[in-house]
This record gives sequence, structure tokens and C-alpha cells, in this order.
Amino acid sequence: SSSGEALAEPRIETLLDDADRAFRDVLDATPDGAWFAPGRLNLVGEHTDYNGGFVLPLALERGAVACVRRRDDDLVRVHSTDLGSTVQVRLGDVGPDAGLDWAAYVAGVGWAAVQRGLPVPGIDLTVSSNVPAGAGLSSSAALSCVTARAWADLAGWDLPDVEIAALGRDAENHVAGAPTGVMDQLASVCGRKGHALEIDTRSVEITWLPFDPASAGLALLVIDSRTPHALVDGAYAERRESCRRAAAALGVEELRDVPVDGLEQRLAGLPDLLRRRARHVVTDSDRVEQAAALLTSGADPRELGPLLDASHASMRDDFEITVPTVDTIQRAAVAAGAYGARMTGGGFGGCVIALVDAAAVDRVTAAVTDAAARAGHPTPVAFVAEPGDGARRLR
Ligand code: GAF
Repeated sequence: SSSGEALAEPRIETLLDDADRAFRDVLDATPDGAWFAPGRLNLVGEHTDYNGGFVLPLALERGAVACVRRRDDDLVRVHSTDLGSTVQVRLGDVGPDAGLDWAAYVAGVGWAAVQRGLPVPGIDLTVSSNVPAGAGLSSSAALSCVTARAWADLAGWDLPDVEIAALGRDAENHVAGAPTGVMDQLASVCGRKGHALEIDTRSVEITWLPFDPASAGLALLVIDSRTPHALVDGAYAERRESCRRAAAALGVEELRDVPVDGLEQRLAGLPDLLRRRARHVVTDSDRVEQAAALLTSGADPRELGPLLDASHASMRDDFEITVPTVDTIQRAAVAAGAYGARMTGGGFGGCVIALVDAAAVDRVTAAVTDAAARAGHPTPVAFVAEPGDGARRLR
């Protein structure tokens, strides 16, 4: 059997060197400092965050590094070393429909701060990331949140972490036009090494739960199907709309308000499609609470496995956000001995996470690679994830 491909992982120092060099070479200036914000991986609770439900993400050790300088005028100059693209815009010209492409995730943070009445200086910013784009690992939240963290520090905005995350989210929702919930930015800003974050997305209350697969002889294997998704595409917005309609039909404010007990009876009156969409949201939010209870009680993390599998089945059959490439990988990972596996993130492609014995990483990677090849799918790439810290200043 073939062995799996490893995802190239430039270290933070390498990202920093790249962003730093571009600052001098492309922007012809010297940064005031450097910041990092991670991508995120969601353990369970998908598409629950815009329904007031629970999510259980963790911050990755991968992320975006930005070198940033405060300006004396209202100009925003940004450069991505990954895209080789430079964008320049006046703060006053930033807003919905500004057509800023990727730079909306940066400049949009300034717009969000202006909306809050904060004093907003222009900035120069270069960024370098090792979160694969479109893989369901929130490369976009890493970008918006590293920007928000840096801009806040340089402008002296004294905001709590959840407000830093909200600036990133507003940039994404209103300027980039991606109608995301609140999970990704909170995970990126508030992540903690060795912990998963149980977030009640209605109250925005975060509980940090110890989660350290390595200490239990386990690995959290992330397998990128290399079928990219895009949240600005219509399917994500369509799912949001279905959830809204289901809640309205049930006479509740949000699907969060539907108890999991007696669920089938409660949903019985809905048309089939809305019934299945609602069932996914309510049961996946409940799986977060079950998973959180396991982590809180210090149970063997292997016990999370069945919850991961059930979440995947629910995303595949009820919410219909998986695709053949990720279904193939999920099945192959479980068949190769994973305790559980599921797609993570918004869906329609992206990554599968699999909880495996640390000693089984190579075997499971080879098995999913073979399965993808037999199905004629792209060759997946895999890496082992560890829960990392949230957005921070590096220097
Ligand atoms: C994307 C969104 F950005 C999140 O807010 C969340 O809805 C997720 O999809 C699905 O759980 O990552």
C-alpha cells in the first residue's frame, strides 16, 4: 500500500521570516511588531453556531503570521506572501461590496472598528499562513483574527477577547460577504494549548476543557480531501435559511430552543427536508454536550469516537453537507481502526478528522490514501493536530 502524503508545514518562524521580508521588500517599511492567530478544528457541533447551539472547537498550531505597522494616515496596505497579492485601500472606501477579494478579511476589520466608534489608524500589514485554504480549517478566521489582534494592540483598543473575535467575524460577514457564525473567530482568538473550547453560541460563554489526545496515546489525525469549499458560495447560506425556516415552523426563536428529548415527535409535522435539517442541528448540538461531559469527567478520549461517527452520519444523511471524497475518507479511516471520524467545518469538501492510536497514524493515512486512489479522488494529505493557543503578539 502507498504511504500518505504529509502536508508541508512551514514553522511559525518561517512564516514570520516570509512576512517580515515582504514588509521590507514589497511595502518598503519596517513593522512595529508581529502577531499570530491560529486556524481552528471543530471536534463536533457543525452548523449549530448560527442556531444558538453548542460547538466544541480547538485552536490549531497552524495559523497566520502578520507583520504590522501603524500608519499616520487612513491608508490600509496589505500583502499576502501566499497569494503574492498586494491591495491598497483608504479606510473610508472599505465596506460591504467594496470588492476587496481576500483583503476584505483584513481591511474589513478596520471597517468593523469604525462601526463601533473606535479610533482607527491606517495600517501596513503583510501576512503568511500555513492553514490550507478552503479545507474547513478556518484559514479566513486566522487572517481576520490576526488582523484584529494586531490592529487592537497598535491602536490601543482595550477590548475583551470575544470582542476581538467579533471584529473578525464582522469583517467576514459584512465586508467579505461570508455569512459565518461565531465559532471560528472565537476559537482562533480564545484557543488554549491542551484544551478544546465548549462554546454556548447563544450566551457566547466559553468553557475550556482539557483535551490532550497525545497523553492518552492517541492522535487527532486531520485528513484534507483536497476538495476545496467556499463559504461565500450559496450552499452555506441555503443551510442557514433552511434552519431559519425550520425554527419558524416550530414556533421557536432558534433551533437551540428545540429539546432533544422526544425530538422525532416534535419534528414530525415538518416537511421532510426541514425535519432532517433540524434533526441534524439539534442532535449535533446535543453531541457537543455529550462530548463535553466526557471531557469534563476525565473519561478516556476514545469514548468520543462514536459521537464523531454519529455526527458524520448526521451531516451526510440529514444536513447533506458531505461529498463523496470526504465520505470515502471517513469510511476508510474507521475501517482502518480509527475510534471515530467525521468531516470538520462548513462542509462540501475540506477535512476529515480521525481519532486514532498514535501508533496507527501511518497505517490510517495509508488506508485513506489507498481508498481515495481506488475511488479516483485527489490524493489526501494528512497531519496530526494538537490543541494550541489563540491569537497573540509574537514580538
Ligand atoms: C463555517 C462557519 F464559518 C462557522 O461559523 C460554522 O457555521 C461552520 O462553518 C459550520 O459549523 O466554518
